[in-house]
Amino acid sequence: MKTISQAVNTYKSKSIKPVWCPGCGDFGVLAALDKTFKALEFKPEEIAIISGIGCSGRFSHYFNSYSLHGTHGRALPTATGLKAVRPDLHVITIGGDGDGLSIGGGHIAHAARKNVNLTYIILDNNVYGMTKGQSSPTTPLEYNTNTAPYGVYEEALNPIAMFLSYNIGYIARTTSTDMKSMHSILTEAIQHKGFSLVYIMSPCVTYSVLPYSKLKDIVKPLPENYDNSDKMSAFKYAYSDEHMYTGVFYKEDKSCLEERLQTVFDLAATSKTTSEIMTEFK
Ligand SMILES: Cc1ncc(C[n+]2csc(CCOP(=O)(O)OP(=O)(O)O)c2C)c(N)n1
Ligand code: SF4
Repeated sequence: MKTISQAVNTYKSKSIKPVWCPGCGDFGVLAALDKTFKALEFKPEEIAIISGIGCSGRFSHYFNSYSLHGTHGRALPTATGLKAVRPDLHVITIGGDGDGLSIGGGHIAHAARKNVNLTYIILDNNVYGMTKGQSSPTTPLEYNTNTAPYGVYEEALNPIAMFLSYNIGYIARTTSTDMKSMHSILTEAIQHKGFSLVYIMSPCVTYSVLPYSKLKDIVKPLPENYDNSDKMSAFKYAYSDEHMYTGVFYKEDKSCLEERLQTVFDLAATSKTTSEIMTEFK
């Protein structure tokens, strides 16, 4: 097969530069993903980045790869369709907590049921950054935001517990300040067969809800002897009030969408057609 490119020094776009505020957590994630693509020796034309809306949604512009800046909350179904017809591509979906857990929240359960072979990176800054500091589904109760000047009156979601209950086969959480952990988790997640969810705490410095200083105090790695095949133990750490645990919460190998579809296609190819069945009924 003809290849377009060989070794690549960076996957970052040379012409489109990030417009994020200086200090935004998303810069760290961009660097980690670039490093991971390099380590995995992907060719740019083998990668497709599908993003949602928001500051985090700008990710798709910043890579020299196939990309699509989707509509609000719809990155995941778009990426699922792409992976179903182009299983040869490495499909990465990226979006924020607002995009992925509010308007797009319903899609995660169904991507999980399909076990589509792609990596979904959610960048949580606990706020809608692009639309000027609105509350998001992970803004803490009673916290004051631009849309909740008297305090947020809705409880924040527990995303890791949600993902565990959706039976996602790879679930990890890390922070945008921990390059080593982001690189190792992204490498493993991208190579995982099936749907992988990488949840990265990526602080917004302009509408700050969880500043770097506070994040540093609450984050704690999962214990060394933690067994990431034990789902009940994963729930226990996901529900911790004391710490925000980081690391690989859960891993499970199972058949993925490509394999399941192939089974259906093979069966359909050898089965009777609808008109043959109808003829039999006549
Ligand atoms: C259907 C629709 N509703 C609302 C908006 C406005 N909008 C654009 S970005 C955004 C918030 C995105 O927040 P988040 O996903 O947390 O990303 P961040 O900007 O924080 O990275 C909203 C509500 C939109 N673009 N489309
Ligand atoms: S508003 Fe917040 S999330 Fe958006 S670029 Fe600035 S720091 Fe990042």
